[in-house]
Amino acid sequence: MKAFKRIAAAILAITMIFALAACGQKSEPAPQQGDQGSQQTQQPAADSGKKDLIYVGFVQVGAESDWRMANTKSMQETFTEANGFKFEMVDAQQKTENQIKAIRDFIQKEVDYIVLAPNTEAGWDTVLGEAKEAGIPVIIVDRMIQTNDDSLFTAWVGSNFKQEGYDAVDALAEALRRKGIDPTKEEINIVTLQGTMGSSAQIGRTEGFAEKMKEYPNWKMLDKQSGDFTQEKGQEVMESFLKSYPDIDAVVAENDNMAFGAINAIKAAGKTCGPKGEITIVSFDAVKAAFEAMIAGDLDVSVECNPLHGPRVKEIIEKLEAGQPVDKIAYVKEGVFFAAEAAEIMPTRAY
Ligand code: GZL
Repeated sequence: MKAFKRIAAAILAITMIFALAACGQKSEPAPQQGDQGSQQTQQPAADSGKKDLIYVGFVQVGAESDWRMANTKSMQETFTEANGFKFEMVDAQQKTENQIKAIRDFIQKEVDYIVLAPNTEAGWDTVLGEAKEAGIPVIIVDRMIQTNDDSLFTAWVGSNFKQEGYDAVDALAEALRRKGIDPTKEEINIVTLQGTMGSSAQIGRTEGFAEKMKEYPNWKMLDKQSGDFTQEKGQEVMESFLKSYPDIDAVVAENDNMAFGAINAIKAAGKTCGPKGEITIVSFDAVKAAFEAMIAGDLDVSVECNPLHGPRVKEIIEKLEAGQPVDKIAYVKEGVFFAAEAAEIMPTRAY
């Protein structure tokens, strides 16, 4: 995309020089930086002597979790000037309306690429239509958007959240077996701390777990409520669950930070959790703090959700710059990590 813009600018500049010469007009000196009302003029790379940087506008969800911080770090460490990029990020404070405004701002700034980590799935057609109109490619990372027009984005890279939900059922069954509980026989009463409602991570994990849980007719989902992927809200919801349900056997936390909140609530209620505790906890993300909680004996298992999207997005942009095709959809590879192996594996983890 950047290459196309450069060629168009050069043709325009040559045309204007010939036109001015033909009229014999004296061209105004280019406005200097700091002139009142001066327009920022795009000097051709050769004149400015500055390597042409690829301008990336990143619209991030927020800073709600350890996962999100690792995702932001990966993007910031990848899109550096040394790597040939001008990088601007907007933290939308987990509000979709802030993301839509940020996209419009980036369109005004004429970025070369917009990278969007959508907070929720719905409501993107209009603003992504504006980006398409402006000729700015949109790359979506992490969660997905709902649209019938897949020309509104160039590529998506993220996790298969429904598969993560399936994996969580197998993980819970294995965690119970490791405690000497037969997951196919005993009644297992479960509560779920859901993520941000309407986000792909929440939708996929909730649906995947519910679908595969049918394999265990002796399991019962007592309740589900959103903790919005934060530790504080996760603790609040778990406190209310513990008051409502005296017989909770397992907690499914749709991210590690809500699991940390649940652990605090369980201990404050005088109960125990983890591989040696009465309540089994399965969470998602597998961030470093989850490994620490597993080593501490508070968390049974975490289903990985890889946040390191920076290098993947950089590869997509480099291919686009070279005029090469890119995959429309690309899933990242993810694993499942149990407490017993946490101490051995943690030193190998990148986040
Ligand atoms: C998952 C990501 C989720 C994480 C949470 O890809 O969207 O958002 O699971 C984060 O920790 O808040």
